[in-house]
Amino acid sequence: MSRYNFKETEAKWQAAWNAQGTFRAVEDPSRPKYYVLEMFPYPSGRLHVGHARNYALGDVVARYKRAQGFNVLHPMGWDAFGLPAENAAIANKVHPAKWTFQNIDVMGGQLRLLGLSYDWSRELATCTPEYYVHEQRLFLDFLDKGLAYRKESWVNWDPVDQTVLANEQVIDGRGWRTGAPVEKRKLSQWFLRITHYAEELLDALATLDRWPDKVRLMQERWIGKSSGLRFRFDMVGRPDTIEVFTTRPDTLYGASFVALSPNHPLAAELAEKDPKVAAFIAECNRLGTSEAAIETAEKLGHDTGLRVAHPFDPDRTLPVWIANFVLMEYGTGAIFGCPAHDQRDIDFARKYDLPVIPVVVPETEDPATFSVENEAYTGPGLLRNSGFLDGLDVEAAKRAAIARMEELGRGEGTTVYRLRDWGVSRQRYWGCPIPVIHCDACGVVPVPRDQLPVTLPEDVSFDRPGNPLEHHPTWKHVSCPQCGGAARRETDTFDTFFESSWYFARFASPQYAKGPFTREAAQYWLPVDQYIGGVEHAVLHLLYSRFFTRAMRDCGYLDLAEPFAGLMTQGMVTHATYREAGGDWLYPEEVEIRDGRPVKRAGGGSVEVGRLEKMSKSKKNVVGLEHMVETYGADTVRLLLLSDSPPDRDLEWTEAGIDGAWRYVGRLWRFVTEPSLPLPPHGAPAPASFGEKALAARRATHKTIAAVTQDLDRFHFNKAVARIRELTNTLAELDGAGEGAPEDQAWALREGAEVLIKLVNPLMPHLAEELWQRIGGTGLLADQSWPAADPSLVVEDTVKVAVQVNGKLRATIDLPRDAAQPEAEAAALAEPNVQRAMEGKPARKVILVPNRIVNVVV
Ligand code: ANZ
Ligand code: ZN
Repeated sequence: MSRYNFKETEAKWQAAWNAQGTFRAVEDPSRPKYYVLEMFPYPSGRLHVGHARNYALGDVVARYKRAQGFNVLHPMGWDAFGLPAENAAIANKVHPAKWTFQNIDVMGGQLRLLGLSYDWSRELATCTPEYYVHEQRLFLDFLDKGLAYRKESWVNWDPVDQTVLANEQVIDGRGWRTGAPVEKRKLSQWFLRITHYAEELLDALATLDRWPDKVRLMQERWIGKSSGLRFRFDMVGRPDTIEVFTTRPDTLYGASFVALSPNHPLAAELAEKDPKVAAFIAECNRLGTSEAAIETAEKLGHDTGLRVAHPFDPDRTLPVWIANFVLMEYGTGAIFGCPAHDQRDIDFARKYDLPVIPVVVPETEDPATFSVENEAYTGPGLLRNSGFLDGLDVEAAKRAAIARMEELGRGEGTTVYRLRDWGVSRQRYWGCPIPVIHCDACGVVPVPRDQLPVTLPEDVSFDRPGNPLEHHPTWKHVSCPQCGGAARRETDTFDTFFESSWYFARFASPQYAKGPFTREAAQYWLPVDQYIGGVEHAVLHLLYSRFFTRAMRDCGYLDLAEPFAGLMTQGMVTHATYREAGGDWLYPEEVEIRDGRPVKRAGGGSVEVGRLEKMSKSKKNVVGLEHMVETYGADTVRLLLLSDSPPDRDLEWTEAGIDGAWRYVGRLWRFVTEPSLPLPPHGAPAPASFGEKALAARRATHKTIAAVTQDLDRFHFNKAVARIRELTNTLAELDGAGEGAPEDQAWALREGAEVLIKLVNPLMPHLAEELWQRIGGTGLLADQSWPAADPSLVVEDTVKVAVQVNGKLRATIDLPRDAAQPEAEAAALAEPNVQRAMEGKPARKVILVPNRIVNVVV
């Protein structure tokens, strides 16, 4: 019995595909294109099998579409700027560039081991000047178009590391690395005007019908469109006003206070004179001002003593509070509170003893007795206690209140978005330099285009906290491009989401030097037909890319709004976790089963088996990729990653799973290389007719083609695997029954074997390529077309037919498809139930509706 030598075979076919440039993509307008892309990785170290899943999924799509005749673009690259490289530089004294390129080498080698059908000639790394020069140009374009601008904004400042922290890097008010209490600082930062496209980004979600609904919903919420009223309260005893935004102008008569955000300019003004206000604001800032922090924090308020006049009822005034739950970044940073109809407001009112005035009463309640205690009423109803709004329903009252406010000239109906402009400045070294120069005389001056790229200096040191670009002795000192005087380079770099917002377009012409990509290549290849990646990118990366595509469109680079026509978000790969009795995590290979109990391989100590969890280094429940590929081969690893669970669900990696995949590889190998019937040569003409056994085999083969094709179209890869395995079993049985080896059976077997090889190809390309060669296929399997199912062999050969007696259902029978009247009639009348119902009487008439009903009339 021959053994499949995966080591030699996998290396052999990878070399052959390379040598022939099989997966090189070349524009060819005469052919339909298909662009499949997996989210490119951050080169952070070593991949484990869990990481490999999304590349395996993408490769199935790429190879399948290729076989279907598409001109496929399937590129790979590296999202290579980012903080981990700088942390490594600080911890291990290795330059971020060196660390990054070492990781790219390692991970690139790992991906190559898997035999993924990438066009490696398009490989790119975003940390190279050849890449980032284009984003510096794009940034200048955005600046010209008003899509990039500079403004002061609050940041989280880590006083020890002397760096700005993202909200996610602030944990309980402290820096995630240093543990130092985070300070708020105001810095001048660059922003991209994503809000310019808020409406378009929202509306176009409806066109993304090949995106998961959950991702569209998350983007919709993130954009967060609200319609309402913006209006101004007059202050009592002061000439200025407080502007608020509300989505419930109908509830204005129920207002009992106005609240300012702690970061509101009026709050800051009051704090200057009143230390109690200053202390309150400081407390709010300590608790965090992000939306997530506020949602969970207790509601806190401070009464400023100021009052405003009610706009519809000049006799009433309302107190002005500062409240921690009002965000400065939304609406106007100030609200009016109507406790009866808003839960946050009622919590606040009960805590600080403010009036609760119901103004919307459900139609089932008596307005005289209706009251609100601790739960706000937010449902429909009619307006009460509300002057000119009395008797209106909520929607009519909203319209009437807005109209009145507009008449009074104190406000206007408006739409606001939760979406904020994207702050792209980072005080970091390992990112793309922002190409501007600061001159005391001229202000902010863009670096002239012919002086791009602004490259990062290589000689930097990380032994001081703060931004190495800032401390570099010479790099930032330049002369002003406008006046020639002494000036400073911008030392901030771009947020690394900048790079990933357009890399998919760069892949269209990755070597092009004069611009980010050529128009022709972009027009041909874009949009990405199938994008594959983690759902954790549902908002930021996927929304930024949609924005960038529009911004590039409006700067004249392409005619496209949506970068990703189809999106698949893959589930995680999980593995059991193991813990030593003492409490330390153990790697799976440190554990073995002895007498049915898990124990530590070294020493035999007892081991606790924990929950299934996403593979991660921190819990040590990872399985190394090279180790698996060395032990079982890339194809076996790929097969397991595609089996058992649909792509969007979690997949459990188990030893039993890898063993099962490995056994199937062996079975398929033996079935094709050692058939018990001598197979006719490739291309042998079909026999004139097929006996029952051969026909059954052919039917199974063609039905599997049809079903697997449908499965792959729907990304039901796990179902496709199951069907392919089933066909292998069916054909292997025929194989065993080979007495006499009738030539029709041998021919059917040969056909089945060829089909299996082609169906398996996207999943296990090395094995498939080898088998193709062994059975005398010509050329590379990678260049063969997808098999077509013969429709006559796919239709069911029997159908279920209902039998009625005098219009009543009495039985169902299996009939050959398209059975004629005499056959159908005989079968129907032979049914015992039918005979019983006929009570011995003769059939007067038998009516046949072909393939559906036999109706017997007695
Ligand atoms: C008065 C009112 C009465 C409100 C009522 C609601 C119910 P969405 O739907 O999310 O857009 N709001 C406005 N600006 C705010 C800010 N910067 N921080 C916190 N809350 C703010 O929410 C709009 C509602 O959230 C607005 O309508 C306002 O409270 C509050 F019975 O105004 B409402
Ligand atoms: Zn100047």
